[in-house]
Amino acid sequence: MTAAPEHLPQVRLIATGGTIASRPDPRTGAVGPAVDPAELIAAVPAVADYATVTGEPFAAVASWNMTPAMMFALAQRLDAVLADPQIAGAVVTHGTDTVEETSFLVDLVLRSDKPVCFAVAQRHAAAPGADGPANLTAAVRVAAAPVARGRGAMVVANDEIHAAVSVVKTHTTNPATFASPGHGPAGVVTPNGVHFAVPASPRQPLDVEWVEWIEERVALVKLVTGMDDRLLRWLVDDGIAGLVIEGSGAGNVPGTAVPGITYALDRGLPVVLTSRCPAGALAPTYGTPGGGRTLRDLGVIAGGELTGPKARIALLVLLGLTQDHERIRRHFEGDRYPQ
Ligand code: DAS
Repeated sequence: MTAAPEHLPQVRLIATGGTIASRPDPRTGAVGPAVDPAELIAAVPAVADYATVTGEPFAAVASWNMTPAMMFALAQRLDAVLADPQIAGAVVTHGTDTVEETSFLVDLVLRSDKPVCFAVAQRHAAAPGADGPANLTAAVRVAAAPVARGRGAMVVANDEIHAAVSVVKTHTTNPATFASPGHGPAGVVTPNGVHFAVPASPRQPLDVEWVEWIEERVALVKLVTGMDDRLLRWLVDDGIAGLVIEGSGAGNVPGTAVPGITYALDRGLPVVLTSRCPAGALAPTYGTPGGGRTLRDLGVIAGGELTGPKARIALLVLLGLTQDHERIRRHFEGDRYPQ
């Protein structure tokens, strides 16, 4: 390996698969991950103006096949890589479908304060207007930028920088798919530089403990009108360790499902409530069967502004640290997330 030019920051690219690393199979036309890290880097010669990039494979999967265990192993690998004083930051190439979960898990457990930028694409390498090269170039620029330090994990796409805690995929196919509802992007990448809207706020490591393992048996259930509690009871009987429910509005669920929630709480499971609304925090306002105030009085934990998938990620990480429901409640209902 040749020595890196001293004046340029060093960035490590860790490849996991996704459309950014995909191309169609010449025989079937089906698209799948096939591009290795060296090819990804070779496709963006412009990054050489900003950083010296080295690559390593982590996985080659479509992101719907990522698992929490893989996300956790990725976070541990990132901490090992970022411990090298020569490395300024990391880029993770990843599928768009679930990058909001992986980036959030990494953000929760990462000990390093160096930036981790997830680079994605909606259009594969052989598609007209492939967005991977531009997104990868922007992600490297952010990962190499001193101003990105202390901001944890981010998704960089379409010249926008989104914080892992708030980013969601909003469109199935449009390259302008990522948004942070209720907040907007944390920053932008322009031809002149990397700009953040506000200064970095101190990162909040998870109670200053290193998470050793994560609990994967956490279910997410969307509760819609007319639904009863059979699915919830079945999950509890099947041995889940925690439950996240997605209700409506400011955090309400059909009253017909409430006996299943009580069933879970009575058996010692933490139950975290989220909303199907794309923006806004929960507000436990209503009595009535299934109203938010009723749920709070039962012992349900409010998930703040987190979406259902993100609250599930937080709960499975927390259950690797503690069984103490009050501690779990403090995580979700404290000042970490807008309430
Ligand atoms: N939806 C594809 C992507 O945009 C595939 C995936 O998520 O892995 O990357």
